[in-house]
Amino acid sequence: MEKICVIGLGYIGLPTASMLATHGFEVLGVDINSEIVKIINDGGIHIEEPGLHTLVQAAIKSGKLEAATDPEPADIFIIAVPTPFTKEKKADLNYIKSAAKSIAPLISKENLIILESTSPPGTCKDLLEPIFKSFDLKVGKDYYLAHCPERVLPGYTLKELIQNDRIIGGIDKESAEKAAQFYKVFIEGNIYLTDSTTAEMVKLMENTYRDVNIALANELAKICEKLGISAWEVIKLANLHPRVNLHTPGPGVGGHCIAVDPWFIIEKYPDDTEIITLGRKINDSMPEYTVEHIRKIVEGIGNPKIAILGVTYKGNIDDTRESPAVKIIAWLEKIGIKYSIYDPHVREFKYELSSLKKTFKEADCAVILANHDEFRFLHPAEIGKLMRNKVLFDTRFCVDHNLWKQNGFKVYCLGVG
Ligand code: SAJ
Repeated sequence: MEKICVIGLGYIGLPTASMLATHGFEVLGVDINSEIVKIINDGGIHIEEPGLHTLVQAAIKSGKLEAATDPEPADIFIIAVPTPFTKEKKADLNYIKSAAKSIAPLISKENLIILESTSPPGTCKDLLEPIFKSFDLKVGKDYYLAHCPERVLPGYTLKELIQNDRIIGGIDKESAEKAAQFYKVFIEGNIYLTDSTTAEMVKLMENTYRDVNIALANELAKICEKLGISAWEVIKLANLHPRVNLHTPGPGVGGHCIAVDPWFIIEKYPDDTEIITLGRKINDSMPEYTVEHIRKIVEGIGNPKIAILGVTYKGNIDDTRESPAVKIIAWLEKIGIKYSIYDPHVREFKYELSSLKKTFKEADCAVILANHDEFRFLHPAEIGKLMRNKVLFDTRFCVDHNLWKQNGFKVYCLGVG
C-alpha cells in the first residue's frame, strides 16, 4: 500500500488528503501551522467546505490520515501550498520552494512528486527540477515529477475533486504516466496527459478565460446602466444563443485564483498580454465603481449608515481572501461613510462583524456584496422596520427585487439603469 505525503492542508490539500485516506491510502498531511495540525488530528477543520468535516472525521477515525508539521518519507509527495502574489503582482513562489526543500532530503526509491499548486509557466522545469538537482536527485532516475493542477470550485470541492477531468503534465513521459496511474485510483473524470509547462498554462488560461469574460460582463453592466436597461436581462437572453456564455457582473473579482492567476502570465509576457491586462484592470475597477454608486445613493442624507451584507469573495463560502468587500469597506472608511457588516458565513474578518439586527438598525441603505443563499430568505418587511431609510443596493442580483419593492424599498441593482 502506498504512503502519500500531502504538503499544505488548505482549501485543496486538506480535502485531497482526507479523500485519499478514505480511498485506502496511508496519508500524512503536513502544514507549517501547528494549530491547524492539532485541529485536524482532533477530527476538526479550519476552513468551511460542504461535506469536508464529515470526510476529515472519517479519515482521522480510520487511522489512515494523520497531520504533522514535518514531512516523512513516502511513495508520493503532493505539493498543495498557496501561490500568492506580491505587491508588485509577481508570483510569490516561496511556499513551493520551501515545500520542495523540505521533501528533497526524504526522496528515495523513485518517488513521485506532484505539484498541484497553480504556478507560472515553467515552474516544474525551471524551479523544481533545479532545486531537486541541487540535492543530487536526477529526474527520471531518482524521482518523477508532474504538474496536476487542481481545478475544483470552492463550495463544490469534494464532488469536483473526484468528478472533474484532470490534466497531468509530466516533466517527462514516464512521470506523466506514473502520475496518471495514481490519479486513476480515485478520479472518475477523464485524465489527459501532456508536458508540465502545457499543464501549467492550461490551468492559468482556465482562470484567465473566466476573468476576461467577467470583465466583459462588467463592461456590459456599465453600458446598460447608461442605457437605462438591465444587463442581467441582456445576459439571460444572449445566453440563449447556443454559442454564447456571457458571465455575470459584480462588485469585483475576488478569491485566490481568478484575480491572481492572470498576473502569472502577464508577469512573464507583459508585451503580449493586452487583453488579459485590460480584463484585470476592468475587474479591479469594480470595487471603486460600487463605492461610487453607494456614495450617490446616500447623497444628501445626514451621517448615512450602510448595512453591508456578505463580505466573502462570492456566495455560500467563508473565504474573504482578495474579496472586493475588503476594498469597498476601505473606500467607505476613506470617504467617511459609516457601516455595519453582517455575514453568516464568516467568523473572523479584518473589520468588525455585527448581528443581523445591529447591522440593519438605523441603516440608510442595505448593500448586498456576496450572494449568500441566506439573503434570499430575508424578510424585507421586518428588516425595513429596523432601517432609517428603506433602500437596497444589490450588486449580485441576489434577492427578489419585486418583493423588496412591494415592501416599500427603493431598489438599486448593479448593471440596471
Ligand atoms: N465572478 C463574477 N462573475 C462571474 C463569475 C464569478 O463576478 O460570472 C466573481 C465571483 O463573485 C468571485 C470571483 O469572480 O469574486 C471568482 O469566483 P469563481 O466562482 O469564478 O471562481 P473561484 O475563484 O472560486 O474558483 C476558480 C475556478 N475556476 C474556473 O471556474 C475556471 C475553479 O475551478 C478553480 O479550481 C479555482 O478558481 C482555482 O483554484 O484556481
